[in-house]
Amino acid sequence: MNLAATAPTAPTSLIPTSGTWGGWNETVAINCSGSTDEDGSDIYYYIQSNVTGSWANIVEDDADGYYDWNISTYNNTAGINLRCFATDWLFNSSWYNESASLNIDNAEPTWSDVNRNETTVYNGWSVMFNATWNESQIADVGLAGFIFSTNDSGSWENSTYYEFSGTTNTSNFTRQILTSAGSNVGWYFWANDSLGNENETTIQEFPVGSKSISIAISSELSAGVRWIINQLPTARGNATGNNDTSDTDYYVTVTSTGTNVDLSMAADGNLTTDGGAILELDYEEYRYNTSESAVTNSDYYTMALSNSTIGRDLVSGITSYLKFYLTVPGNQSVGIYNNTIAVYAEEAAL
Ligand SMILES: [Ca+2]
Ligand SMILES: [Ca+2]
Ligand SMILES: [Ca+2]
Repeated sequence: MNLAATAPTAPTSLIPTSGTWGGWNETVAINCSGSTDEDGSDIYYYIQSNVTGSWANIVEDDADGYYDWNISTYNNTAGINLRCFATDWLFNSSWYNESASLNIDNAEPTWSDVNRNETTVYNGWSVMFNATWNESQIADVGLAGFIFSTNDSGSWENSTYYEFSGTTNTSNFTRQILTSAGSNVGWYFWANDSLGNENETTIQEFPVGSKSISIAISSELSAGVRWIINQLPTARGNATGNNDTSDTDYYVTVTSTGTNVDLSMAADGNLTTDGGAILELDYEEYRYNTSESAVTNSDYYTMALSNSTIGRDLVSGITSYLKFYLTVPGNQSVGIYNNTIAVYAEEAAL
């Protein structure tokens, strides 16, 4: 019997025909198959791609047609085609070309517009940080998630992983700042695409500002509160600076940076007159208003030795207006009653 040498038949299958690889998915499992050879020769496969723009071998003389193609070194590419043929080393089959369309995304998301919502940041402030991310190159698979990282606690710590999506999106993170005035806070965002290509912004840094509080006390208030009592009994007699119903001469103005202010005041003791009369502090009352200088819209509060609020959470520039009243029973003396008060300012709770 005289067998004629024959060429392998063309392959009948080449997979995959579609999909996107890249990032942590860097191996394309290729299989060219279906070739036979009538004369019983061993068959070997050649597989090519046009990933570089022209056809080039991925693998040569592959015995089983299976090949794990590592695409980790290629830039983003869309519409990659594959073709293959079989050979018995004497004759080649014709090409098999399924017209595949494979994509490669090895590009990490790019970032821009790294910002925070407060220019000067003070201890305890909540600050929102953000960055813009893009996955807009050819074959990019889109954004997957981000992490915020900061050394605000004293060492670098990562937030949990937050999912986001799309070709353009913003990573946001809000944090209450722990770092003390005068020290710096570092921060950055990290993000990846859905194939695990990852990137991070450059490290950003800002100094934590120093808070300050000052108060200006009106001269009338600094001098102490006085009542000229000419008749007895007197009910809720006006102090000399109350000016009856018009603007009061008793006021405290707050100036602060980085914090709002709680204001309070306390009396130094009972009321006295030059003549030596003493009237218990309970007979003194006050009103206050932090927006209305006539102080007509306020309750009456009993003066005390302990701190009593005259304004909470005041913004810098706000004035607390005060009026003082004294009730003098009929069994007291007439005369000029006075007492001194101390005003306290402190950082308002955040
Ligand atoms: Ca053959
Ligand atoms: Ca193989
Ligand atoms: Ca990408």
